[in-house]
Amino acid sequence: MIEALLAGDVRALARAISLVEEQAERAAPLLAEAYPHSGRAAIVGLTGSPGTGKSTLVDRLIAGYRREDRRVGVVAVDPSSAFSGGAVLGDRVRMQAHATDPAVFIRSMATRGQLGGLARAANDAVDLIDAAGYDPILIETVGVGQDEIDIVRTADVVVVVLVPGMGDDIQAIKAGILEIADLFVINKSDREGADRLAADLEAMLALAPGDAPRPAILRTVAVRDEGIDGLREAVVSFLHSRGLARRQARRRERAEMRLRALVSERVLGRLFDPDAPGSDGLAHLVSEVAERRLDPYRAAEQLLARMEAR
Ligand SMILES: Nc1nc2c(ncn2[C@@H]2O[C@H](COP(=O)(O)OP(=O)(O)OP(=O)(O)O)[C@@H](O)[C@H]2O)c(=O)[nH]1
Ligand SMILES: [Mg+2]
Repeated sequence: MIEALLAGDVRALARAISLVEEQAERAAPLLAEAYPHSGRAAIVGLTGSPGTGKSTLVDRLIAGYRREDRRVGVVAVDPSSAFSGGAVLGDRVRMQAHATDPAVFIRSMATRGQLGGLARAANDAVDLIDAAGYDPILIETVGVGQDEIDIVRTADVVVVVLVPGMGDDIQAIKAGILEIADLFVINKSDREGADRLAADLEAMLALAPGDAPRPAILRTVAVRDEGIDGLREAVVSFLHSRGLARRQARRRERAEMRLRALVSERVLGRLFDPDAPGSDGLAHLVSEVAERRLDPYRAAEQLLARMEAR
């Protein structure tokens, strides 16, 4: 399967992603083979509130990249996304145009049923798609929930999608999402309020401390394919201007995040595995804490000491 995947076989790639999605244990041997072949693709993250037009933008970006004859991968982390079937008919029709294109690989991932493992599965999927030779890889996530933000945060370039009239107030935009933007896109600029939103954003960015270059603010009307080439160019120019050092810093951050997640997933898994030897001891500790005979700090210390002894 790995051989086929590395040769760009779409079905092998789809199967591999299903495996890493289903079980973390299945991911290990697959990633061991694929990882050395990954790291080549530019990773472009798009995030923003529900309904801001991320999928429509992605759809238009794909068309642009195809005109450049690039093979494009997409990971859409969002149950209501156009790519996961819960979308309006128009999106599904557009999506079908790319679905028959073997040079476009689109994968949606459900946010449900992946307790804590969503970021892991999404990162693994990106690596597999990367190893299969797609470049760029676009990641779409809704900008709500820490998992979703973490997934795009360490992309090589982070595009935050806003729309005019979102409560007519920049304060209404979820904290944490404005900070991660490398580029702002004001989509639905055919609507009233785009000027005001741009002005509010400018004002907010002007307050930022330090002399780091400010994120560009672009305007698009995704449904009319307006501003999409500009967005593609802005992505390229960001990747060039920020250079290798920045990209490496992002990738280090991404590596650390993944390591931390895997280690804590495993350590917790071991500590709380009901079938592991000594887990009755855990149940006992839980009762002790619940009944206030032991405080949680000392209980945690005891658990860790027990694990170390093992
Ligand atoms: N007026 C206008 N409508 C747009 C524009 N771009 C997208 N839309 C519409 O906005 C709606 C939501 O678009 P999507 O692309 O599904 O938005 P999304 O951000 O992917 O949505 P979720 O994945 O559900 O968060 C659709 O009905 C689009 O046709 C635009 O530039 N102008
Ligand atoms: Mg979407």
